[in-house]
Amino acid sequence: MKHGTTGSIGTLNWTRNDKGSTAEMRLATIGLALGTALLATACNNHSEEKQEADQRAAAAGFVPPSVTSRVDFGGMMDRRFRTLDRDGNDIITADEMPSGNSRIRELDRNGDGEVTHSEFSEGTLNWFDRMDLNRDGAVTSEERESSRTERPTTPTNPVALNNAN
Ligand SMILES: [Ca+2]
Ligand SMILES: [Ca+2]
Ligand SMILES: [Ca+2]
Repeated sequence: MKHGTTGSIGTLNWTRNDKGSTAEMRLATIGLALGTALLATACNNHSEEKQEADQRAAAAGFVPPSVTSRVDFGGMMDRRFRTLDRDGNDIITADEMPSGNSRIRELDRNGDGEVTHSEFSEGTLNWFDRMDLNRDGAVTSEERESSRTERPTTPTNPVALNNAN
């Protein structure tokens, strides 16, 4: 220990200085990183949590909840009818029928191979009412999902019956 003290001290000093500056730099870096991390955590905590929740939900096949009102649905179906009725005569004739879409064909109540506007709107609102399990005039994504798997025992609800009469 006593031999070469100067050299040792020199080395120690040099090492200490080096360590000191390295440590300072490291501290500064850590401080900066901590600060950035804290800032990021403060800012992104919620969105990160949401993203994680979304990813877990997506993995479970969950669709974000949505609500469609009967009026909105009617409007959507009306636009669909207008798109299909290319010549605008208020009838979806056989040649205007979308190929491979058997659900539109289901709406042809009198079986003449054509779907009139009233057949279309009444039929599609029937679909809506069948999906609207709690009959509050709105179909949530949950109701839509469960209507795919289970059919209610009564296909029509009082609202649809009133409209038909
Ligand atoms: Ca037409
Ligand atoms: Ca018809
Ligand atoms: Ca409902």
